[in-house]
Amino acid sequence: MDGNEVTRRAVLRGGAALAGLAALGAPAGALEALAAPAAGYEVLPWLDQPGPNEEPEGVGQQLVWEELGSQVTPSEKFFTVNHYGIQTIGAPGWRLEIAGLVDRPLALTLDQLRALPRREVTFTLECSGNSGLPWFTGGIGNAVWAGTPLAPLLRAAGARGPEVVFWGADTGTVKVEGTDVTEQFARGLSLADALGEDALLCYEMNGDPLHPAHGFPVRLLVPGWYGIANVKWLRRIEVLDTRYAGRFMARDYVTQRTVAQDGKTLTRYTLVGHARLKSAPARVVRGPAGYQVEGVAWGAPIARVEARVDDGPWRPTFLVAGATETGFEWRRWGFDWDRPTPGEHTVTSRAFDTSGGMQPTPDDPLIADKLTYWESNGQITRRVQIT
Ligand SMILES: Nc1nc2c(c(=O)[nH]1)N[C@H]1C(S)=C(S)[C@@H](COP(=O)(O)O)O[C@H]1N2
Ligand SMILES: [Mo]
Repeated sequence: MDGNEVTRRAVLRGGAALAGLAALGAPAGALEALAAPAAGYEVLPWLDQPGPNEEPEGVGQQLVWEELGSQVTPSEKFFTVNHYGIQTIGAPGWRLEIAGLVDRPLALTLDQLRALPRREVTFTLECSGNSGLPWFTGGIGNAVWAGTPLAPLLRAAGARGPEVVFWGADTGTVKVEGTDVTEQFARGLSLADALGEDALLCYEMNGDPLHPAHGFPVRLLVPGWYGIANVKWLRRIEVLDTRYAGRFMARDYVTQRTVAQDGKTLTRYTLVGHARLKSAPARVVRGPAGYQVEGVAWGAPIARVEARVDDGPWRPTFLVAGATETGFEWRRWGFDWDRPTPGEHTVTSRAFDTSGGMQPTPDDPLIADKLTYWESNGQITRRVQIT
């Protein structure tokens, strides 16, 4: 399946959505724009654009929000984050080891993994740094991932420790308290999380073998977690008797917040883990029937999304059908912007999840008291010029 096929499929799903929404009385113009922007439609670029990429070695192919046109992000346009460079690994000599506190250590080839039961999940992967820096606003994409479930392999190996560490093939040297240390990329999951039914040893993205940039031959895929948990270029899975505290568990990807306690201002540190409820306006489209605003919402099962123009009232949006029921992939939403007055306007969105949670406002302490840029899931406002 190539990128075009993915897009065609998404358009077809969008087509199915059209019929359903038309029956609900949703305006047809908006739906056409979401399914397949075509002749007669024009996308208005946002006035606020991200600054130049300050880490071109580490972050590539960020999502251009104005180009969001399909449910699934084509692989060649999917963002990448590589802390220690892209690894090129040949399949023939590669083995995935499952070792450490296990009764039966395993070493599996790619062919052996591919011969095991296959499962697909469509999951929106977001870097937890996304929206946290002026140049980092497109660290997100939605793909159909396939692989074999992790849990049966951990059971087959007889894992008997509380911590499962996923080691990548990449290493890097960084300064820690003034000393250079060389460390291998790794993330830990509790055994309970690693045994969750959704985690995959993933070897396929949008129907193709993983591209080297996305972790060939195999990456960990944990739907519902921020990008950092999804270890690429997997080499070794090691069961430990204690929490792993490497760079990406204890020094980086650690969120720092101030809290008021007993009359003091204290600092708290928490580890970036599960994804968080979030939405963003994607683009404004001018069509024959008027203007529409389109966006996406993700990070939790989405119940509804509201949007507002300038300081106006929050208004409902329609959700586009065609996302899987798992809650792991973004939902597209939109609304008709009937008669915008010429001039500059802002568009803001807020998502609600199926448990009643709302995407935090920028002044929610969860966002406002945060000192680090990770987990910036506050409501996003974009600016647009109507002529
Ligand atoms: N081995 C390894 N895995 C990794 C990383 C890395 O640098 N090395 N980056 C992580 C981060 S921070 C993110 S956001 C995702 C990005 O996945 P992608 O590059 O496939 O989009 O991969 C994660 N897995
Ligand atoms: Mo990330």
